[in-house]
Amino acid sequence: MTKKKTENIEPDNISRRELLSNSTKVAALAGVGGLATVTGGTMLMPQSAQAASGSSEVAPGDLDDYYGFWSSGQAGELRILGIPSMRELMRVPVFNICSASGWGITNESRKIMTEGLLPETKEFLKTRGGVYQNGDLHHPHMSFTDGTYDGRYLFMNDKANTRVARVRCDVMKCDKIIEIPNASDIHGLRPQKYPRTGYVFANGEHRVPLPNDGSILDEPEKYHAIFSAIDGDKMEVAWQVMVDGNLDNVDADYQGLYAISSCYNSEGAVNLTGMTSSEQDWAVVFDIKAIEGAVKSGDYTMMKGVPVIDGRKGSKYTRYIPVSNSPHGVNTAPDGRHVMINGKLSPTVTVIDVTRLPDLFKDKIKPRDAVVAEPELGLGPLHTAFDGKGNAYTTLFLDSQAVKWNIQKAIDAYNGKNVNPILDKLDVHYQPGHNHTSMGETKEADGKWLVSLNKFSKDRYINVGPLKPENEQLIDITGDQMKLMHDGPTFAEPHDCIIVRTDRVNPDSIWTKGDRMWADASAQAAKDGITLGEDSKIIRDGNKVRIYMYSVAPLFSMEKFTVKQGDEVTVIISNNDQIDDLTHGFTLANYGVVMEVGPQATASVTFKADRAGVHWFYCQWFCHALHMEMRGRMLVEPA
Ligand code: K7E
Ligand code: CUA
Repeated sequence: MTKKKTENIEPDNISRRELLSNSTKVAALAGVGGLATVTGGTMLMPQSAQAASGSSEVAPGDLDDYYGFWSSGQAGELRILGIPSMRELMRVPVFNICSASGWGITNESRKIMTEGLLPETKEFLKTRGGVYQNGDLHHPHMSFTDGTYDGRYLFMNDKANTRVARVRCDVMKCDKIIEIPNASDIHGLRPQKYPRTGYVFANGEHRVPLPNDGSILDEPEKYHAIFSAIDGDKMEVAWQVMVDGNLDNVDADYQGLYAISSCYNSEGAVNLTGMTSSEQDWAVVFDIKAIEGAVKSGDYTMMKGVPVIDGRKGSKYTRYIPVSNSPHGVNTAPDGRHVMINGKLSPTVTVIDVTRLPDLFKDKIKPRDAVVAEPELGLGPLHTAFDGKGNAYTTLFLDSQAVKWNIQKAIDAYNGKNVNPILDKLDVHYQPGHNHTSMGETKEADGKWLVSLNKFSKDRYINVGPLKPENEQLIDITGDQMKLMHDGPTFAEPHDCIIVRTDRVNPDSIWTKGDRMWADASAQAAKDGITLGEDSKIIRDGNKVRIYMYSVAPLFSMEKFTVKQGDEVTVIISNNDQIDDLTHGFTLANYGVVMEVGPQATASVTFKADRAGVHWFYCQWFCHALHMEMRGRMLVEPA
C-alpha cells in the first residue's frame, strides 16, 4: 500500500536531474489540465492527482492563510507553521534551552524561567544550573474572547516539570512561566472560551500524596490529582480543585459555566493493572460559578498559597459522569453544545450535552442522562476536531485512520433511529494522536483543513536511522470525502496544534524600545546613568562589571573591553538597527554564552570571567555582508 511516489512516472530516458528540472513545468501544466504531459518524448504523470490539484500548494513568495501553532512534546518549544503549506516558520523556545537564541542563558529568559517557580524548586535547581533544562509541551492554545481567538496570548503546559507558560503573540516570545503548586505533571490545558480568557484550565495528571513530603508511599487513598484554574492575565493560580482519579484532558464550554476533564483510574490505583481493572471511568464536570462562590465563602483549604476546593465524588462543585474505561481527549464542538469525550480503550466517543448540566448539578437528572450520543467509531479514538457544519473528525490511533461522522446522526442513532453516523474514513500514516481543523476549537470553525498528527512515519520517508521523524498530514475537508494533501515530517513530538486565521494574529516586525522583556536591564541602566543604545560604557561596581554596548550592522560599539579574572560580568547589548529582519547576536567564544538581539531590542547575559586571556565575541545572526567581521575581544586579566 505504500506506493513509491515515483511509480507514477515512466522512468525511461529521464535522469533524476531532468525530472527535477521539469517538475515545476509538470506541476504547472497538471494544475491547468490535470492530465499527463509530454516531455522529451516521454509521458510524465503528475506525482499524484491530489498534489496536482495544487490547492494546498503555496508557491514561493505566496503567503499562507493560517498560522499553525504547534507543540513539540519533549523538545519543549512552540513551533509556528504556515497552513496549508505546512512550512515550519519559527521555533519559539519555552521550556527548553536554545542554542540559537540563548533562551535559558540570557538574563531575560532566565528570569522568566525562574520567577514563577516554587521556593523549594528554586532551591532544588541551585546545583542544577538554576533552571530546568527540559520540558514536555503538549497543548498550545490561544486566548479567546467571545468564543474565538483574540490574538493576545498562547498558553501551554509542561507535563515534565508541572509548569504552564504563556507566549506573547505581539513578539512571539514567552513572557511567563509558572510552576503549579500541589499538582503533579500538568497535562490537559485549555483556555476559557467565554466571555474571555480569563481562566486557563490545567489538569494535574498524576496523583501524588498530599502532602508529598516522603512520609506516604503505599496509601493510595492519600494520593490526589489537582485541577487548576490559572488567571491568564496575571499568570497566577486562582483556585484548585482536588478530585478522585487521574485527570487527563480538559476543555471549556462556550457559556463560561463549566470545564470538563477526562478522568481515568477511578480505581485509585498506582500501577497499570489496578488503573485499568474497572470497566468505567469518568468525565468530571467543574461548576465554575459554584467554585468561585466557594472561594468567596471560604469553603476551601489553603495549600501553598492557593485555595483548594474539595471536588471529590459527592462534592457539590463537581459531577462525575461515567464513561468507558480510560477516556482521553475532550473537545467542545463549535455548536456550543456538545462535548466529546474520546474513548481511547473503548471504540466510542461519548457526547455530553452542556445544556443538561444545570439539571445535573441540581440532581434533577442522573449523570448518564447528560450523555446524548455514544457512536462506535473504530479502534483507539483519541481526539476530535470539527468543521462547523455539524461534523466531527476523530483520530483512530489503533486503526491509523481519521473518521468523519455527523453529530446529529450520532444523536439520532443513540435515540434508536437506524442511521449510521459515520460518513467517511481515511487512512493516515500512521497512528494519529491529536488532530485539528482550521479555527476548529472556536465558534468560527470553517471546515477547510484538517491536520492529523501521526506518531509514526515508518516508510513514508527515506531512512534517517533508528529514530524516525513523525508525520503530520494535511487533509482537505471541504468535500464530502476527506482528501489527503500533504505529508509533513517533524521532530519530536507535536502532540497538539491549533490552526488560526492570519487576520487574528498580527505580530510586530521589530521590537518596541523599552519593552518590558528587558525591564531589569533598563532599570539597571537608569541607575548606572546609561542611555541604552546611545552609551557605550563599562561600569565597575566592586567585582561586578557591566558592559553596555550597542550594535549597528556590522559593528559592535565596543571593539574590545577588559575585565579581571573572577569578575562577575554582565554584557548588555542594544540593537539599534530599525530594519525588519535585522537581528544581531552575541556569542562569547569558549564561555558558553550566546544571545539573540532583535531589531530595537536589548538583551543581557551574566557570567563569571574565570578564564584569563583574550576571548573573541562575534555576532552569530547573519546580518550584513560583513557579518563575519562583526566581532570584538574581551581581555580577562589574570588575578
Ligand atoms: Cu493525546 Cu498529551 Cu494531548 Cu498526546 S495528549 S496524543
Ligand atoms: Cu550582526 Cu551578524
